[in-house]
Amino acid sequence: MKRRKFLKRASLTGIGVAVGTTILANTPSKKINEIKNSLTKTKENFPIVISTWDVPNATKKAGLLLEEGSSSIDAIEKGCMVEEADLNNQSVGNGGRPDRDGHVTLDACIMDKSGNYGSVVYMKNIIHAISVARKVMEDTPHVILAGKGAEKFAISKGFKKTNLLTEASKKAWEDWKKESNYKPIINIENHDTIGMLAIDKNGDISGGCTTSGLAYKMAGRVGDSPIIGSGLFIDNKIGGATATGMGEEVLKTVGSFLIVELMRQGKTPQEACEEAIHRIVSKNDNYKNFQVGYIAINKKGETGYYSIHEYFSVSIYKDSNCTNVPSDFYNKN
Ligand code: SD4
Repeated sequence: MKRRKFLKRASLTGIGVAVGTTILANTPSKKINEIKNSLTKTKENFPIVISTWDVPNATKKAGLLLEEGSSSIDAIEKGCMVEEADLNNQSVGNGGRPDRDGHVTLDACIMDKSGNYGSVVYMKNIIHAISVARKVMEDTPHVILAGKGAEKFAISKGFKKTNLLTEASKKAWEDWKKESNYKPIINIENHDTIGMLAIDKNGDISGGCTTSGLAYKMAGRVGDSPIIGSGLFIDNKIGGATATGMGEEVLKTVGSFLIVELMRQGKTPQEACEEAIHRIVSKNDNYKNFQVGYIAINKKGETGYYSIHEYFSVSIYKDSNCTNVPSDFYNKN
């Protein structure tokens, strides 16, 4: 490997300072400082977890696992599982709001540092869609399993069949049926779908996204969350991004892939998230009626987040602290 290339890789992958010192012997001092800074930064900054919305339990779970040395993919799975199991969260996993026929159907995906990806779409009766997605990634020759096939696969892997429609979600659906007016409510029905990005101590990035999708959607509807490049995208050389909100709009602009590509071109995570939101609003006179929020992280651990409307927020685990931070947004009128 050519020396310059190796240097670049060393600074990117966080190879230890001891190794770095040998490499640095013949390097101009300005460059040395840059490399040293990036190495030290790596040590200080990692691990980091960022999640959509105010999900301290899930984010902390992932952060603590990373502190203990877990890989980013393990932390993502275990972190997302916390929200899936939470009955109070009516947009993810168990207790999620159903489609208009009363069926809770789950979408989830996961992507690792090597660009491997797995997802389940329109899956019923299994709580931990994120774990099934991981099994699809690791144990099948495919990347997406849908509906009955996904459920059957999950059961073959030992997942338990569970009725995901709780009394609370059933009652809300029955009330909704009285008028049957499909109108996703900004920041309310979307709240808590979890998209999560994590960098582990080695500097490796993984991500996951899990949801029951928009409440009272048409039967068979699949959103952005389980679709590679839309609800989630990771490129371990560059960074990762994930989305929440009106999935149809994220899908039409392949939002998460767009953000990672913008970062590849040199944009910060914040600039990339803002550009992806601008793409949506510039094509949609209707943007006042729906919410989309993006979060992103780059290889240095810099984060970004932006949404169309107010009240989107992110949970960040960094330096052993978990905080909920309000996001800046486009629609200030
Ligand atoms: C969807 N994007 O199914 C998901 C819903 C969501 O926060 O993220 N809600 O369209």
